Amino acid sequence: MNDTALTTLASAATIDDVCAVIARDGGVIVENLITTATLEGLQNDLGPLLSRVRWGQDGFSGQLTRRVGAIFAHTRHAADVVTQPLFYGAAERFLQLPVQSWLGDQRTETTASIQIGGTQAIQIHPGEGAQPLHRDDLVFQWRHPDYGREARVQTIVALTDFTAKNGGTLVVPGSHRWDDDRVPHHAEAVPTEMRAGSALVFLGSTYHAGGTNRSNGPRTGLTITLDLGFLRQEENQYLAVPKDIVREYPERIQRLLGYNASPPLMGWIEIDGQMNDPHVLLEDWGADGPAAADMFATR
Ligand SMILES: O=C(O)CCC(=O)C(=O)O
Ligand SMILES: [Fe+2]
Repeated sequence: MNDTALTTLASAATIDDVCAVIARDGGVIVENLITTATLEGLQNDLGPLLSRVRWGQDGFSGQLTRRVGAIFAHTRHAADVVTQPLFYGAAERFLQLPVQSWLGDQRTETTASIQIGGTQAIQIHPGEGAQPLHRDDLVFQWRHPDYGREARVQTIVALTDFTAKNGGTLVVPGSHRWDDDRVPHHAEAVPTEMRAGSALVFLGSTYHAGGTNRSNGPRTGLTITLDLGFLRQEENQYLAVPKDIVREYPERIQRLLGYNASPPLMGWIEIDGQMNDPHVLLEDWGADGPAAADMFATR
């Protein structure tokens, strides 16, 4: 095991502080990212579901690990996680890089939106071994360093304390800068040690893994990813979260769940001959239909 610990920042840290550590190490621990009320809400809503699902069935998911997805269908408290400024702010900083392109002789600039990709509560039980080290942006077949940007900023919120002994997420500091040929080794990884309510915030390109649980109790984490809005959502949010539940969330969350277009109107929906922002499907509009969408507006 690598004996350098991950950096832990207090919740009073700034987005600049968080991004500086992530840029250097690939991830950072933020103490008390969520409030006690949110933590208890998540534990109460997700705990019973985790105890009912089947164990994982393979070496990656684990065989003494339980996983529950569709988190936004199961708990409204998930909204408090994605909107935490130190998490969302880091996602804006790493993902929303403007791209220049020609539209005839006009130079245009588009900035991708951000969307929720995968959501999962992960409960690692005693006796479970470590996962292989991996990059979660593999789902997008992301290439390093070829693409020159990040696809994903993600969090794992501790719903129980995370320790070196109970399988606190293993992270390889600095591995977000590695090319695709370099092999990750467990000896290079450090465990995420943090109290319930604190969170690891890290990049999709950072090598990490669920750790071995050598303790006598389960370790529960909640992972939510914020991804580039023009990529496919890893977990199919349109099918995972019933539309009636989506309607109950504020517009910001509806858009993060995918009822949004990434400029220039990636993900459009046609209404009366007009390509439109899919959020209009959740809105009331009059006989004339929704107003035409601005293709390049930053969302
Ligand atoms: O639960 C963890 O600590 C990490 C799990 C993980 O990285 C994964 O399943 O992709
Ligand atoms: Fe992972």
